[in-house]
Amino acid sequence: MNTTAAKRTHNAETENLDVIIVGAGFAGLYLLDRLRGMGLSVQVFEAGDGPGGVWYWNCYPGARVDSPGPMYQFSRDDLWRDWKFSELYPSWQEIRAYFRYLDEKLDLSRDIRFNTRVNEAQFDSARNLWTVRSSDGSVTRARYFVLCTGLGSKPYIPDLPGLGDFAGERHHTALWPQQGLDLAGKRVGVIGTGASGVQVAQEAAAVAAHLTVFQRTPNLALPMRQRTLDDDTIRRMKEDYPRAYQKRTTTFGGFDYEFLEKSAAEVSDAEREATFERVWEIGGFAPWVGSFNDLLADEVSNRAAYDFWRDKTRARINDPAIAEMLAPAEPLHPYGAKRPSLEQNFFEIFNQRNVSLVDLRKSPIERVTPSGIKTAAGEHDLDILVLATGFDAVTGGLTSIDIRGTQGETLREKWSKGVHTHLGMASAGFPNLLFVYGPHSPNAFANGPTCAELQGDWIVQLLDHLRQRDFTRFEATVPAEEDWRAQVHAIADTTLFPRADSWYFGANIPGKPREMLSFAGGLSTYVAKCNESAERGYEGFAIS
Ligand code: N01
Repeated sequence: MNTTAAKRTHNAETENLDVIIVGAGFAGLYLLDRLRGMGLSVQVFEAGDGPGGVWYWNCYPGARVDSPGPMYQFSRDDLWRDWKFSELYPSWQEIRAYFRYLDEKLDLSRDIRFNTRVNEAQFDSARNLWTVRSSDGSVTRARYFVLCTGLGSKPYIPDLPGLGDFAGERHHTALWPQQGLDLAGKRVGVIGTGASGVQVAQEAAAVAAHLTVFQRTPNLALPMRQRTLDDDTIRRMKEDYPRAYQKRTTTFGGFDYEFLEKSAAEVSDAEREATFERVWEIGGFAPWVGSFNDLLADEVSNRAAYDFWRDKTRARINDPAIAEMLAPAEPLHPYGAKRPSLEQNFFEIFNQRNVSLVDLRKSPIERVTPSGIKTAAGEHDLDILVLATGFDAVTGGLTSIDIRGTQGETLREKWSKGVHTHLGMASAGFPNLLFVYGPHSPNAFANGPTCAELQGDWIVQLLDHLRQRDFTRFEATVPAEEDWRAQVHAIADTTLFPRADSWYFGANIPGKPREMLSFAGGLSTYVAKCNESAERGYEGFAIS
């Protein structure tokens, strides 16, 4: 790229661009729009048939976002003014409609190649260009390669004995048939009780002949407090949007609220209980990241929050044995150290006659059979098996592409013993490569659209800085990424997160190194650190 944008040049096989982006979710679309606005030639590659990223793939029954709709969109006023979600927590159908709206309004699709998966990318050190090969046989070159693959783009399917023998319908939640699948009157089994498992179970319970939920770890799910939004409510909410969008750039989680400015340890028992009650009534993630500021760091405070959650939850479950499985007297891990889901009636479904719960810690799966699942305690006949078993989260989207840098090794090989990044956006040995919502950024703890905008703005600034000065190459330095990795781990060590086996630590994938994958210091602190690097001439990067 020179002071003028690279020409979009074609020959039989190749195209030369300024920027190749992978993924047409929030991050990829934000950058497409901004970088095009700078006059750069940009092409997005997207494996799905439409925009939306995870919202293209996650179309299982009940899929909806755990962030409130007003916060789950871009903050640009010309975009939010003409858009409304009809529910506080929008369904996948409405989120897809939002992406179609963005596409139309910003004319995005003309630079997106759908149904095209990027398989390989190689850096050419002599010319400072990336060569990218895709599933459609195309070869594309660009100065910069930006991965916006999201944190949950590589589904994880456990290696259960006999899985291939199952004779009924079997689907991972993130590979759900686009044409839908009717669960009515069927015997449905759901393995997994993360965000996806909770949502699909709620839907299945309402229509299935029988639903069997196979749980390994209880989900300390929080009340969603879903509600429909009429026009008057939306109008009133929109009056507050400018403040809320400003506020969300300054908070821990990229929402328009923050942890309280006090610890659970410093208040009286009565005040603690009243506060727990108040944030419980607000619902959503408020009892997690809008409550006392020591809940995720102090064992005693955390236990108090767990006990409150447990008692509220058990009161909703009729059978004491089921209540003990779903909300045990003694927690299996600290409260909030695994991501809590938002639920609507998840705990009540277990009071229904057509729903049963299997505790896989007591009765592990022995094998999948043609007719269902055999556990140590018996057989469960199924017509449909739902694998709500999660993702090779945070790194999987990046390491599943063969990305080869200057040392001849792939990113997958480089990170096989541990992730190394600078500012969670770049890695040494991979010049001119950036990733958004990737490892060592606040990904798991930040609202997606907020993070996409803030990291996106930083990237736009960096590329503009390079263009202004006729630079053609940047690369994270090894000492900078050692330092960043140490910071990410040190922050995690001040919290209770390491005490749970979660995807935050890669602990859900057999053989994956167990290490903190997210910056847990909060989005606003993270952005300040990124800006500090920029103000010092992009400290931690070698630029030439
Ligand atoms: O995946 P998960 P998810 N045998 O990894 C179980 C985002 N998201 O798709 O906890 C038996 O959380 C596993 O058990 P355990 C969101 O960030 C958002 O639900 O490891 N069980 C767990 O219960 C979310 O956090 C939304 O013991 C096995 C489940 O499968 C992230 O994506 C919606 C197993 C996996 O839960 C991931 O959520 C959906 C095995 N071999 C996703 N292997 C919304 O915003 C795994 N499990 C609404």
